[in-house]
Amino acid sequence: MNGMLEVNASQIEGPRFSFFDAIGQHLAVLVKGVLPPEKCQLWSHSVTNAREDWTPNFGGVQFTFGRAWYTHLEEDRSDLYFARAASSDALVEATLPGMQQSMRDFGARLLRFAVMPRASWCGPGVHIFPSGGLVAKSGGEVHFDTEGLENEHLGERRPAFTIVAMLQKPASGGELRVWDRLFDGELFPKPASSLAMAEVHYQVGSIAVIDSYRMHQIAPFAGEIDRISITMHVVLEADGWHAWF
Ligand SMILES: O=C(O)CCC(=O)C(=O)O
Ligand SMILES: [Fe+2]
Repeated sequence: MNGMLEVNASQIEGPRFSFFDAIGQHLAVLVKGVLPPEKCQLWSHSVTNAREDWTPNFGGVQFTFGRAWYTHLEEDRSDLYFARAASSDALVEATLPGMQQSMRDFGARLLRFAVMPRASWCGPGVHIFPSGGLVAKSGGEVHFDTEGLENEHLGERRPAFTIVAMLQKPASGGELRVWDRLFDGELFPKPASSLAMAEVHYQVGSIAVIDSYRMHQIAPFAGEIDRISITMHVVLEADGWHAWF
């Protein structure tokens, strides 16, 4: 298994690029220059200005804009996630017009198959990790993105990817660490130093893609700037990829 593969946005539709070959051979794929920097700046300002509409998670150590399934699951608020899915998407669309569709469009270009909203789930949303906060100091939890997968998906090991767009980078740090380790049923994995690890060094407007079954973590970061990124999860169904946050 190789480390991270970096490609330019223009390459992913070319005949010589196969995302599935790339992700099968690398811990992560970073697609550079997907979102124009001006759009990232506009969207991060819009998110920052919508602070009263952020959803606080885990006692306010981190926030989302638009609701995230894993936070609701872990905080025992699963019903609220589904009850508010439509209003969450309406809020995201009003503040970041076209963002959710542009993430699905990117996914469809990369995966070469339809990407559609996962019915009754929240669409792509935003993570805000505050400067000086717990994730900045200690890094994020080491985890797999299997929480949104049903038993049927897990049983069949259905292909699933996590697609992250960087809107605002912290002053330093905040890379995405990915390990040469796939989900085997363990919910709270520990990174062993013997495992190969790669760090995804995002640029603003680049999009990282990892296997959702791959162990990963946000690295600690420093400085006064909040880390703001978009996350979309996708899983393969018969009619295409279904997307959620
Ligand atoms: O923001 C990132 O780099 C990754 C976030 C993450 O692990 C997730 O959304 O599941
Ligand atoms: Fe994750």
